Amino acid sequence: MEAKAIAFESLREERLFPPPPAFAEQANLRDPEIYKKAAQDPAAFWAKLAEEELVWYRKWDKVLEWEPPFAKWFIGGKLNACYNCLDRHVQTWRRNKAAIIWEGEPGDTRVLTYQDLFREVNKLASALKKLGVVKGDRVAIYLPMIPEAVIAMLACARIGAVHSIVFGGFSAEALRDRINDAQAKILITADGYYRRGAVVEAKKNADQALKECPGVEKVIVVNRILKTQISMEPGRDLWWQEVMEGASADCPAEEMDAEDMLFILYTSGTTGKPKGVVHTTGGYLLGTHVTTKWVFDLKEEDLYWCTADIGWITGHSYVVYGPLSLGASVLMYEGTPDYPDRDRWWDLVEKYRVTVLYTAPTAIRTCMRWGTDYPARHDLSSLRLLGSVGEPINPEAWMWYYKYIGGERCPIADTWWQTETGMHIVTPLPGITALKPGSATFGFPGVEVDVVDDVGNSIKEGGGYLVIRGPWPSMLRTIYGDPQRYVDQYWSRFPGMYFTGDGAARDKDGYLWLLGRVDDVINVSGHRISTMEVESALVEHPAVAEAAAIGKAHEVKGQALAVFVTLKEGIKGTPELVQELKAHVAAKIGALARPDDIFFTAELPKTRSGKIMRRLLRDIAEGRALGDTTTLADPGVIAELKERYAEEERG
Ligand code: 7RM
Repeated sequence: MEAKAIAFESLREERLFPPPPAFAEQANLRDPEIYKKAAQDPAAFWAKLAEEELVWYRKWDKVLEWEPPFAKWFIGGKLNACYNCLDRHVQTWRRNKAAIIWEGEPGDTRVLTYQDLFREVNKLASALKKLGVVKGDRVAIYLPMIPEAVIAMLACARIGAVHSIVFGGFSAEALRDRINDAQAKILITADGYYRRGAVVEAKKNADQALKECPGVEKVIVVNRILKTQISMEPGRDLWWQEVMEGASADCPAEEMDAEDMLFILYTSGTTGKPKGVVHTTGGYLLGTHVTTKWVFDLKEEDLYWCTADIGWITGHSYVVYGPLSLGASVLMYEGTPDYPDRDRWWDLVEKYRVTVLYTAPTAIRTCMRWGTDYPARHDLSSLRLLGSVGEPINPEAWMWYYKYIGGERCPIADTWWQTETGMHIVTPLPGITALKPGSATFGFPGVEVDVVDDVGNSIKEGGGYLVIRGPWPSMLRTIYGDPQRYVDQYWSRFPGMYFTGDGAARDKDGYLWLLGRVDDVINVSGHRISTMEVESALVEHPAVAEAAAIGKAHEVKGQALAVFVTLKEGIKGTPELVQELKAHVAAKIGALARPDDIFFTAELPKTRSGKIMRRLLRDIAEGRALGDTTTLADPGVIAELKERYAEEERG
């Protein structure tokens, strides 16, 4: 087989942002030799950190057992994730430190100190035990961004129950399938929550789902909405307050095996039913703890805000387990960034003096589109570090974030990782790494990240497939109930390597550039072009807010490029602009990448976590019936797009 690489010609970034000296001097991690040291013996590197950073009831007998592709870390070691997030802090002065500073969308606020959180978690843990939950049982959580979501997670971890969180915005069917696949016997939900000023009635969805969830014995309902009429099924449904009333505030943490399951989190594959990604206790906690400490450089006095919902892996790892195991103060916000106005996030940063902010490129591009006036209304000078996750951040968005949010002071940690990896995998270390806008830089120490060609040979410079050679502590252990799918999906494409499904390129300085999902790579006349590269070129154009590139079947070229573009506010999509944008891409990347079609749209179809669904755009461009749309944030967007596209094609 001929080994083919993915092109990335336009990624010739010359700008370099070394760590600001003042930042580097005080950074948690300052040793540039860390990469070399970790690579010499990765297992020993992780073992040393496990000993220094986590509290164990019993030390492991063996660091790693690797029977590809099945790994076990810290064999024989005993610990509890909740103990590491709470008990160890309440034994110190931190008991009076804010663990969670929460703001609801309507503006209501709550602060839970570590002692408060500890008490509530103990009570819920006692209550769950009373309801018959034992170690190993699965508990489904379908909650909005309220402190009870964190309490529920940690209560499960405390008693050794496995939590399975379903994003609060998912439909009844999605919830039903996930509850049944995990065979959860308890569901924790809420009557509703606030979103863009309106009430979303979560319990109604839950009731709909529960009609077909015979295994669920009890439903615990948080009363979030003040005036609401919801139905409670006698014998099955219990109000959170009632459950908590009289529950013991002393529920000792269960001694868990390092390899005991901590949680299941479902992630949708391109085909078939959602995959229940399984994470275990010791390795996962270690990975999230160490990356939070080094990548976000979290310090005792920081106020850290990760805007992700608890329903995603980013919420699990970087709202809850990483920061709380470090004893940090975490800001949590219930609502949308544009309510009551488009400066709500910046208002929150100013009000609480947020120091570290972690968000997604889709949010940054949306803010870019709204314009700089909104952030300019606020004092954002408390910020000292910014993070990005979820999609490639194109250099244009990177520079905007750097300038208008970070005030040209804050390093940006562009973190590449997945539900499956549990923790950051490709990321800068902000006290050490000189940044290039748009590059996630290097593999995390102790993780062997590589870029390979079609047949698995390492590519020193150029584009190919992102893989991880060998195990890392927080890797998924299997797919719940389907180990064969785990083997096929991740470990079969390149023998002996974990295949991420993403394309990546390595430049002459060894920096890694993420090129998007390989299913999204476009093949024009035998040349492979990454969606990310075309999109990035377009977003550089002053008229463009966001772009999604796809390949559409073409008789001669195999595939032709079609691009869906949203424009900045106030700009009109004229035929002249179409020509201009085509010429712009051709100039930037080459004539091969000149799009055949450019189609303007007010919105792009996105998943609920903000990733562009190119698969649906391909369906539209090729005039097919739309594939699975259940994970779309707003199904209306795609319906309208399909109609308009067909109209335009007709003439
Ligand atoms: C954390 C998360 C995983 C997929 C992954 C990539 C894409 C995530 C970045 C990124 C480029 C990044 N988990 N992705 N982070 N692409 N640069 N910094 O998003 O399981 O929901 O998605 O997201 O394609 O494979 S996830």
